[in-house]
Amino acid sequence: MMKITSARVILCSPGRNFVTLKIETDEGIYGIGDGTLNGREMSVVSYLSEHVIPVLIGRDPRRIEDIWQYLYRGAYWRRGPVTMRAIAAVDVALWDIKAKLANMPLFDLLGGRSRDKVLVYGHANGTDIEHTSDEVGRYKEMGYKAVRAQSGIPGVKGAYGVGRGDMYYEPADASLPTETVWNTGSYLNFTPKLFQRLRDVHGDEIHLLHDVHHRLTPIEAARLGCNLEPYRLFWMEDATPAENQEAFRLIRQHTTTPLAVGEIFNTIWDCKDLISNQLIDYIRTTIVGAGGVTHLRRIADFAALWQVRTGSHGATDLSPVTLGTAVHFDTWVPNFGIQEYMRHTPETDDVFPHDYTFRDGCLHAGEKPGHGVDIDERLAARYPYSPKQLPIARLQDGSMWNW
Ligand code: EZ4
Ligand code: CO
Repeated sequence: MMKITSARVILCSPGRNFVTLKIETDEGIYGIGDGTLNGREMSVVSYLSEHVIPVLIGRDPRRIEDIWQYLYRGAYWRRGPVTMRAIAAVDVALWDIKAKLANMPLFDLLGGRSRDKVLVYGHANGTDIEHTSDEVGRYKEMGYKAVRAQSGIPGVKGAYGVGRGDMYYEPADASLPTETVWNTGSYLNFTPKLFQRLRDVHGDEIHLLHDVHHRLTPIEAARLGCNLEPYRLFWMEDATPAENQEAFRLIRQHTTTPLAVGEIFNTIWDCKDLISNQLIDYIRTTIVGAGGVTHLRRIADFAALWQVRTGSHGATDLSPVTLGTAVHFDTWVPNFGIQEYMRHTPETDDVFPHDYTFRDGCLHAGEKPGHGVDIDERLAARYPYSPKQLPIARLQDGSMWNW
């Protein structure tokens, strides 16, 4: 029997915070997993250190399914972002170990290539329509075939998704939450004009995406979907909060703009009704968010029954370990749609050496055994944890709203 001899959480902040799990075995092979929960990192650190690592020691790392079930059923308290990230960190480290044991890149172990490369979308963010249009142009020059566009909006203080003039937008920007002010009316008037301009300037071929980031009510989302139809979005994301999934039925009845949801979902139970009622087109649940490769594979297979495709979350708070694993997953998964790709900073890339590469608007999986991402612990130690939280949003009268 092979044994797990040690497991450690490595917390570091090379530009932003990451929670990384390293599992070592008696055969000298180790695996790396990601458990980062943006703005709430220490909850996963403590969940792993106090409750998970002690039960891993001595277990056979090849029994991925049993360990997954042990952590899921065994906790008694199921689901939730903290639990499912802790499980994901373990699961991804174990798949890394198993693929290294098999001497295969992870996509081969999952069933082999379904495609040569993984279509990604980048983030074009500008302060106004012209700036955003220029940014879309810059992404086209970098080779991107799909671009998400977010813009500053007159009358909205701190619109979602607008960077601060660099290539590395990161919303968790302060130790106490930044306060932004939301204005639905301004946003609904503005957004169709943005996409009209983007189609006029950039033509029909480029895929355009947009993230509403949970800001609208169902009927407002329906109206935006209708008004965006002439510009043929690849998708409209998180149009309204998805706790009440019936809300999407209303949106769906009104618009053919494709809908994407799920970056904050944790399990197949969050996805099930949206998928089986054909209320969405892309499921955004990701490896770190939903219990790792073992569980995301179940979600993807379930989604395939209704022709729902994957569109995994890939913001910078998903570490290179998650991105690398996602590229393997995406290379295999039959019903792949698109992968979000926000570049990490050079500091992050140095701390997490990896073998995935970007070219021609796509990410390409490496051929190294495992998921192809490591952590340089000596370098990581030079970037200590730095508490940061996500912003909050209020309406103009001061009421709390959805950030
Ligand atoms: O705001 O990951 O589609 N991407 C997103 C992200 C989220 C962040 C929150 O940590 O909505 O940018
Ligand atoms: Co989003």
